[in-house]
Amino acid sequence: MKDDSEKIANVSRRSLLSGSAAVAGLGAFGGTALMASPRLARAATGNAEVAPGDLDEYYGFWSGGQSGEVRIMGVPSMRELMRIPVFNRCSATGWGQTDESVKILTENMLPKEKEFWKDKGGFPLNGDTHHPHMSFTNGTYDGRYIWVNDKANTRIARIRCDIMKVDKIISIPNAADIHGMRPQKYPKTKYIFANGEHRVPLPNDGTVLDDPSKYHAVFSAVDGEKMKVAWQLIVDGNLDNVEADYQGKYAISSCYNSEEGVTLAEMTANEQDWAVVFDIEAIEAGVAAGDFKTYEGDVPVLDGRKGSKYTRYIPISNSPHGVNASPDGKYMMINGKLSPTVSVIDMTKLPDVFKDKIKPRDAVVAEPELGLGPLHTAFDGRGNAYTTLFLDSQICKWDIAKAIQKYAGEDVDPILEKLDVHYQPGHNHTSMGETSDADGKWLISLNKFSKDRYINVGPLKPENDQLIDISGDKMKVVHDGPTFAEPHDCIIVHRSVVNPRQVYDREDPMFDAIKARAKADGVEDLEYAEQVIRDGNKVRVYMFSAAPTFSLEKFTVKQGDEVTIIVTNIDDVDDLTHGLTISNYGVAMEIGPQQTASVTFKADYPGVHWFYCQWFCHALHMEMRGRMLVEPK
Ligand code: CUK
Ligand code: CUA
Repeated sequence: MKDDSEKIANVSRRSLLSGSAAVAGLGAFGGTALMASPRLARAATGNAEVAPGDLDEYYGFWSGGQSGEVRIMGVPSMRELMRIPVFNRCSATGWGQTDESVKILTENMLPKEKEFWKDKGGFPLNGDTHHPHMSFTNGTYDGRYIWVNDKANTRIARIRCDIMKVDKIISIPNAADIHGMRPQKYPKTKYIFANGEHRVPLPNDGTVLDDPSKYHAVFSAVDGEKMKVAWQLIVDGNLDNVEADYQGKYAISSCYNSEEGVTLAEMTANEQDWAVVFDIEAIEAGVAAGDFKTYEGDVPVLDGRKGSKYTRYIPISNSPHGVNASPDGKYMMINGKLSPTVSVIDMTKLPDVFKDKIKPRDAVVAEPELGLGPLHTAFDGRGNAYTTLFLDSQICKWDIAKAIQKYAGEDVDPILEKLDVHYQPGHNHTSMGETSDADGKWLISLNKFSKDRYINVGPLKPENDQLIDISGDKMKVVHDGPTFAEPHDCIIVHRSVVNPRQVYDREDPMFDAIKARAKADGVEDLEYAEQVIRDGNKVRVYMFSAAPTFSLEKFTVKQGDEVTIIVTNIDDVDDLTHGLTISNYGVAMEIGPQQTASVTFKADYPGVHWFYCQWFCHALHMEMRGRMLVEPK
């Protein structure tokens, strides 16, 4: 690692020289090039440049907001490395169309959803991902899974980090619109905490409509291993963001709507909202003791409203938003949003709050005034916090210890520096910053507006993700990275934690269902398959692919047949992905090296239909094709 950083440093010194020369040369061509020159020079001065062929030190996992996906970035290069389709339909990989992905997308839908979607394609094709977070062991990432929420359709998905594909999606009953979502950090991620942001009737079946006094917000704990909701709590107010502590005892959610209003004026009426603290052990005891009701899905729903032994409500000024635990485990930051402050909760005081020895508000040990619109806070592991100021378009770096001293009456200024970012930052995130291994090297500012930072691409502009070097005393913006709609949040994970496979494992349980199907069809070995099995009006076509051929040059089906094509890619070289596209049938899927993938469709068009491999795999890739002959009725 050390070698890498030295290499990176050397490379940037070199490119600084060549970069300046190039800029000087370009200058002769006029104003545009001249305007670009400061940016070129700035990009080359940090140690952010990763030269062609060099590898990044960190993986970044970015949510894709309303695109419904998760993206893998290289940090510090800010190169987009991969997209993981999650809740979206992906034309390249067939996610949302292959039999395997459709099973994942539908198997844990609620009965009412199945009913609603049954004549609309079976499941939603959109999602709104905000918060991707990795599994933890002992306060730091363990590289197993990433979970991400879908605010649009009240779901949570899990990505397997060994293959970087989703393996489970669940719908959350009772709650509406999962927003904040965090895994437990200690001792090992058991629960994924998930905030149902919007208040709805319980049950939301139409018996209560325009009577907001009967609406509820619901907090959920999902068993991250089983991907099942373990328990839920009704709370007062609503639920925005959530964070888990470093002790495995508490979760804390922010509430911006203590008023329980439904109009903007109602929601922002109170000077004070709150953060609600959940006592995990007490809740588990309550579940064991049967202190709950059930509604949808037989999930125990406990009452966590004011006065409950399971929760405490800490008053926080005006519509707080982000909730962030400091890497030493001592503090929880509640970001003020409409209040210019961040409220610092001392986690060691929470037991006394629950014992009613002190008032909830007495757990607040600092409340520095940072600037306008504080949304989220990140950490460097050296005692400093970095808070995004949405309205000021700045990152405010501040000293946590000094903020506590100031709150205690000492005459100190906790604010160390304010850095302009471009523009309107939402989340920010530091390298390993939400773990006990926060290393203080990089900070990402996820800016909601890019405005003039790029050439104009029309009315819809990209977001602007800025990379900031925080290793020194001063923060330094070293890179602008445009992104498509709309990364809300990201994590930056040291590459030593993440070890994906190069090719699929033939023994992977994801192939179990298809292997069983094949066996029942008398196809003993998927890797040598070239059979067409007719089963009434269902036809299963088994083939394998090896660059640059499919094992079947043609197959024949009848108009109206339900056809399933099962392809095994027997190439076992890294990066040798094949695909199967059937022309004019809207069918396309990815088949990675050593993967089996399948797709089912109705053969409604008679005639000759070519199928072909759509991933450029070989010099004879264009020839990698065959014919589906569909006999008319
Ligand atoms: S939220 Cu978007 S900027 Cu959904 Cu984490 Cu704060
Ligand atoms: Cu196989 Cu292109």
